[in-house]
Amino acid sequence: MAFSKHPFVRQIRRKPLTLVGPIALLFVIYLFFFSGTSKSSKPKYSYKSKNQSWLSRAKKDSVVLKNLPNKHISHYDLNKLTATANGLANKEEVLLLSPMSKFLPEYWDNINKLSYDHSLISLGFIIPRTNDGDEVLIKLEAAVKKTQADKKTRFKKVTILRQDSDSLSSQAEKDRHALAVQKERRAMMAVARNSLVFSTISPSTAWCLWLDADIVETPPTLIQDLMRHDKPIVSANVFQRFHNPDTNKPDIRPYDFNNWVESEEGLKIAASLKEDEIIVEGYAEMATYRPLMAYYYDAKSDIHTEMALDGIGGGAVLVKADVHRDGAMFPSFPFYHLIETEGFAKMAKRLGYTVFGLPNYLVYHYNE
Ligand SMILES: Nc1nc2c(ncn2[C@@H]2O[C@H](COP(=O)(O)OP(=O)(O)O)[C@@H](O)[C@H]2O)c(=O)[nH]1
Ligand SMILES: [Mg+2]
Repeated sequence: MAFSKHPFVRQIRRKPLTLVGPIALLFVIYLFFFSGTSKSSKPKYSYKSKNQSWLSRAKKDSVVLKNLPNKHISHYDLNKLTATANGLANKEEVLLLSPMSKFLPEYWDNINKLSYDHSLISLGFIIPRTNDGDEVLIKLEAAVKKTQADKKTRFKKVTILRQDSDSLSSQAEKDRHALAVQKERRAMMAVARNSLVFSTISPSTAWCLWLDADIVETPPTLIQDLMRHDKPIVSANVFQRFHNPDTNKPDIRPYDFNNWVESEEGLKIAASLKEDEIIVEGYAEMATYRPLMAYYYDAKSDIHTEMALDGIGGGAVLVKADVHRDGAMFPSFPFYHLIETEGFAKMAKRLGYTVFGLPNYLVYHYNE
């Protein structure tokens, strides 16, 4: 059959107006879906949508988002961010945090030897704004440059903060350990720790490792070893190497007395204190009779023995990042008569987290 003889074509020839209806309908449909995009000139930045089919065009991005550059918004699903016993296999990111008033090459060598994947570790430092701090900054920057230049040791990211808050002018051990200066000193340390964690934590941080800058020796597996316990907060036992004059041999002794279990006596003292007074552990002037983790070290027992704690120090502590995200910080003010790291443990417990220590897992503090 010839084309011109098709009944539809013949119908159009006889009554051309029959076409107007369907064409008008198509035009109205076109206007309804496409008018917005076809009329306006192309925006400078467009928010790319994956599906460009005509049906999906009807579901436009909200007007607020329309003119943003690509990747302007980063989405992180915190539900998918895990902190597990097997963090390394699960590629969990660690933020290693050190307040630093002195740069010790031994500390630096030790963190370079950590066997956790360095590309999953970010480093954060906070340095006092004193003359000593200037010196620290020079040494730290030189060390960072060297480490980051080498693929084998390079960390994911390094952030160095200069403190905007005060710190003690004298950092000699006898001065900083005098009971009279504890409230002021620990309050300043608390502010520095808070600045450090709240400025460096990222949406992909799974764990925070608090490691003081004078911890000069840890097992290279420190991070994996602490993670293995899968606790919200877990603290290592901080000891110190020294030359024992009695035996004339190298020896070790407890150093950090801030890892403790609350006692009846400690609670009684707290109840007798004025609102803004604090208890600092490890001073004979304030005998709390709290069991101190430092004295629970047993060389013959399993290094992974756990003990529940109420107070902790900051020497070497692994914290699930969610504990900080939920709001646990280092109070610079008396919180249940506790401040800084001891107050942090209390605050975490008030938020419903458990706090543990490993009495047989030793790390070593510098001996001045
Ligand atoms: N940013 C900052 N870090 C400090 C300050 N004082 C001490 N630090 C660091 O904080 C950590 C704990 O302080 P430290 O004096 O060693 O406490 P101690 O070991 O209990 O005597 C160490 O890493 C110090 O280098 C300070 O004023 N500002
Ligand atoms: Mg120290």
